[in-house]
Amino acid sequence: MTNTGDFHILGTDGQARCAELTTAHGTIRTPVFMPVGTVGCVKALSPDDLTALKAQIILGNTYHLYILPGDELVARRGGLHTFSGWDGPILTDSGGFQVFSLQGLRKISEDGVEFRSHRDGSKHFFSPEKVVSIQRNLGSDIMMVLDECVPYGADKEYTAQSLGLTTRWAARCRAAYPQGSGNQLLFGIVQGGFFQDLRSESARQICDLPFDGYAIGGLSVGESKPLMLDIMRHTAPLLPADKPRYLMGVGTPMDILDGIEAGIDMFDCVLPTRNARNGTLYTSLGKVNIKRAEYKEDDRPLDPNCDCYACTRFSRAYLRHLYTARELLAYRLNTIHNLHYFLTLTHGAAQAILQGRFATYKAEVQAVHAHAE
Ligand code: PRF
Ligand code: ZN
Repeated sequence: MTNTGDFHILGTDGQARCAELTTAHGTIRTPVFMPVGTVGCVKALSPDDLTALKAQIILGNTYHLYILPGDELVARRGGLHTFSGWDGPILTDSGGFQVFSLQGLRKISEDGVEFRSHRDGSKHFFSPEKVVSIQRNLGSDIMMVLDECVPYGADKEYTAQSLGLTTRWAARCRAAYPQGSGNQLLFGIVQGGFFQDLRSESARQICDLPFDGYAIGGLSVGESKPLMLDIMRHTAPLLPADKPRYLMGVGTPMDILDGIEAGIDMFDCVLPTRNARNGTLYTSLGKVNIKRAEYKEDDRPLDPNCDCYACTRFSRAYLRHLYTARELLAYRLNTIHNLHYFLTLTHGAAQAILQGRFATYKAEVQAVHAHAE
């Protein structure tokens, strides 16, 4: 008998873990990559495409769904799963990060954050309680707390103040949805910018609260790769070993393997889907820019080692033609391929961990990506 929130470690290899997390819409095998479906739809794909790709869980955004079509409209349609036709697990981000990425008016106070819609400039307010209520209406399997993602370059004093606010908001989110009050999970988020001692303090405060999982936020916001890895490696072991760990909005294939090596279980990033739409494709032989003239009459598959729909059915020449002609099918095929790459990467990592050969697996991928990233 498994219950939502159960987290069962199947095997470890160094700090890397392979585990199963039970949610209301199914059990997820980690390490896992979560395709980004901002408004409840992974751009260019249908839910059936995601199923064919063996995507285990997708990510939606509280901010976007609140703005359009509105969480109450979604609730009246039976929640995001029924509304979107995707019956697998869904994680919703809290909106904190999206609001903080908005230009212009954005006022942070103890109570929450005031912001203007990117669509019509209308004024809105997110409190910790409000983002829980929105995510309750959406019916996601995993909800995220409201946090302040501190901008890169913020000084120590600002960052210290901000992490306290993030903790108080996290506690209010938990209080608005006490553990055991439903079958949705709630994850806390560690902040603390680029100061190791502040990261430790934030981890202490957030991990003191009873969440179903713990995320690392505030990374991949403009810092150098070595600094990102440094803070990630410092923070990951501070999170409870018996709960899922989620690195938010990261990253490249190598970032993901570095994260897995440090003990991270869950990842999301727009890279595979966004790059697909601008013709940058991840392959077992490195990155391919399908726009390039060299592929004009190239009859080979995009990636000879890939068994995705795009690679088994079409040539590089045809994919280049579709892209150049701005055909809509280009977006779908490129997205299918890139997601297949990221999903296969994390699935391969899970297998490698279970077989005690994660270091070798990582080295093999690194040999390809050393030039590409
Ligand atoms: N907080 C939240 N969502 C996020 C981030 C964060 O810090 C990041 C940072 N990379 C991505 N998405 N709530
Ligand atoms: Zn492919």
